[in-house]
Amino acid sequence: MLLLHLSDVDEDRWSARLAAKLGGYPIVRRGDQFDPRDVRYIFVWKPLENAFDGLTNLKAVLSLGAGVDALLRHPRLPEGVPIVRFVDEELTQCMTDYVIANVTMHQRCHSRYVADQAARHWTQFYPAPAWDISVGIMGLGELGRDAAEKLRALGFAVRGWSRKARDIEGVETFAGPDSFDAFLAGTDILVNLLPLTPETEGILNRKTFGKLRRDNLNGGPTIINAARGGHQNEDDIVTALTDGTLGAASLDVFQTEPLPEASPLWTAPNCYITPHIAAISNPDSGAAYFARVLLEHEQGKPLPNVIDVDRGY
Ligand code: NDP
Ligand code: OXD
Repeated sequence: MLLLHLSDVDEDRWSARLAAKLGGYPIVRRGDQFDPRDVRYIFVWKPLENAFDGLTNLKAVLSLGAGVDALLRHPRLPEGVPIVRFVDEELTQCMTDYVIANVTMHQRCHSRYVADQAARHWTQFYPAPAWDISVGIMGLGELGRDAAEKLRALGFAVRGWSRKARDIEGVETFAGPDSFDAFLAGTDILVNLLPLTPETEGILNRKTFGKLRRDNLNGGPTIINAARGGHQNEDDIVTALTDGTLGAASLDVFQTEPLPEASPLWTAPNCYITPHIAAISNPDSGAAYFARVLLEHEQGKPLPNVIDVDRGY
């Protein structure tokens, strides 16, 4: 039996799509009558504290999110049960769309022309070509690698940073904390696609911003965060945008979501805010993915995309 436990998303929609893909495999929802001992899989997003209570025969936890940081902080997450996260072509494409849109916006000096337009100034400043701008991507996993390859194809100078050494054609790669400063020193636009773990929490801070290349991108070094709000020190971002340490920031995620009305980020100079929509899990492709995972596992196949709980992603 599959139990759905989805908060803050359209559970009806997911339920209908999953039922269609699962054939006759039984699905239940929180309000239904069922014996928790019959539940073999639970499909979760923002699970409540009692989500896993009584589920003594769980074979896997299926995570609607690609990021599992919040799930791993669940106080009663069952030990030893594998967690399968969402990995999906459409999710990856949408994230790359977001990254490309924001990188090209900053490379083409969008903030500058918006300000000129508001002041009715006609100043023919020519933006540098893509190959003169270095985009540094933190995280070279499912999302970071795709963004790196596609930015490279657009002509940008691309570098990437990961935990283990990664090899991506045409991309200069750096690995581990010892190479972080060298990675930053050649980066004009810093893109964050890391998972949120104890090692990466707060990585977008004043110290990091101060190590970015300063003299290349018109307006100053820029950050793009589409991973998690916990990666960023929001006070540091506001200060850095105000004092010129950063030229611009594109932020899709926040320490508190929805971003509180009182947050100074709303009005910080050259701060571009989107409401955590860079890449959302699509119920059509998602239902197909999770139904396949479940049915194949029932036939004895191994689970794909299982996260490493100790590593945190
Ligand atoms: P992956 O697990 O596939 O990739 C993670 C990458 O980060 C890997 O390259 C990994 O290194 C690297 N990494 C992890 N820890 C460190 C560290 N301490 N130092 C350096 N590199 C590190 O994740 P995805 O690409 O699928 O997703 C990334 C994140 O994007 C998710 O965790 C989620 O938070 C966020 N996300 C945001 C969405 C949005 O709409 N805003 C939508 C979907 C996801 P290595 O290669 O060595 O393992
Ligand atoms: C995710 C997200 O992790 O939407 O999938 O942020």
